[in-house]
Amino acid sequence: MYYNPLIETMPREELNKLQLERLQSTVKRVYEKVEPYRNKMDQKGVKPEDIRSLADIKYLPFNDKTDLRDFYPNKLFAVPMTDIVRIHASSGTTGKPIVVGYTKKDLESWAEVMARSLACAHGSNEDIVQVSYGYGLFTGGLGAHGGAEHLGATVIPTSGGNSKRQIMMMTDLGTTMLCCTPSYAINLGETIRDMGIDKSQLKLKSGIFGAEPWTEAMRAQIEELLGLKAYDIYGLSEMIGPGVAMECDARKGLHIWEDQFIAEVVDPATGEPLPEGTKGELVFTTINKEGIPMLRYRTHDLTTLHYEKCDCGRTHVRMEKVMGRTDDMLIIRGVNVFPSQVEAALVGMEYVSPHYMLVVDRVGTLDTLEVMVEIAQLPADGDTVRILETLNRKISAALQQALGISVKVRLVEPGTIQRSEGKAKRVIDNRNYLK
Ligand code: DLL
Repeated sequence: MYYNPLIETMPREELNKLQLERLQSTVKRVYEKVEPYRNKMDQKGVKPEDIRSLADIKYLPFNDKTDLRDFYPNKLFAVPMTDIVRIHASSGTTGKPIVVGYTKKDLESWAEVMARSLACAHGSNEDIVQVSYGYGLFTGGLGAHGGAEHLGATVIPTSGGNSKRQIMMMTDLGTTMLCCTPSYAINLGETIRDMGIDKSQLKLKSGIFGAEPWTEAMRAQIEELLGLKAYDIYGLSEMIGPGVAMECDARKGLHIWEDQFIAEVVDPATGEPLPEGTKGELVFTTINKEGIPMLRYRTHDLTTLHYEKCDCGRTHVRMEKVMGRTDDMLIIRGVNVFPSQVEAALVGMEYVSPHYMLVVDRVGTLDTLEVMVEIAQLPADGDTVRILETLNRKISAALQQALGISVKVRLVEPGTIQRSEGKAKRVIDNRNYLK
């Protein structure tokens, strides 16, 4: 079932023609309107006229989260703030989040790619779509919401949390599609089971799960617990949010909506483009975005691209499921976390040494984060117990504020955390899907 058959099944030649036109006009526009892009292009000696074919994209400069940080909050915006109608944000590598802005047209394109994505999971105006991704600065909730409305479906915007109420709405209103993170889907499924509700009472037919890596084993578990068909959806705030790529019934990767995004896979070390079928770092260029166009944005996500025709009839390139990254970003309960954010929050605190370790685990279906922090020498004449209690509270509050998730803090004696003999190891991830 296609939402936009003309685009979704467009022959590659035509698709490439459309991409080139859009790429050229994007490059011209950002060169004129966005100073940091112009400076980078000038430094590389590339002008908009140099982009004559799609392959010429390799001459454009890369961009990364650090650019969004350096030009915080809105210096990469290509339109005046009066044309921006929505802001979203996600974690940066240190104290400040990265901020993205949408024009009316951007929201329209986002809703369209999300509607196409829902249609890949057999969504239509007859569906009741429960959106249990978080609403707010995170793009999951409002992204799925916009797509479901575009589709003409009935949206239940429950957001995340309060599982029992979610399940009551799901049963009473007859939810047919569920949108949430895969770990929350398992959580909901287990709660349904524990509440003694028979899954045959539910009307769920499909689920659209993403925002974090998940395995085939998790897919089987979700399908069993909820009695639905589970689809993988991929996206990132810097591109638009969820709906950059979506799995179809063929289950042979996720179709990247190529009328909106040009995908490349590059060698993470050298930045050289890699041939089709080779695993590397996914790089995207937006070709239809007004608010914050992105040139050759390095996602740090590892995948492989496949161009051969898909059984579903869609012509858009497929990316393999993302299971790893080139950097140390963790996704904990759907929230992106960088160890460097922890460091930035701890720096300069009294009695705290620069040694820390993040221990991530999954208890039941819930990700947990414990941060071990090594204390410095305490004053010999002080009230040690009181100092430590105060310190623990202070660090917990600072980390919660910096990361946006609750964190258990464990203070450890000086010298406990293993010293690095090369690249510092800051993370122990015990969640089994990464093993
Ligand atoms: O997670 C957008 C999203 C919301 C996607 C809802 C899907 C569903 P960010 O918070 O900016 O945006 O995080 C983006 O999350 O670079 C990946 O590392 C990871 N990620 C997103 N989807 C998947 C997925 C949203 N299906 C970062 N599989 C990305 C694996 C994913 N990782």
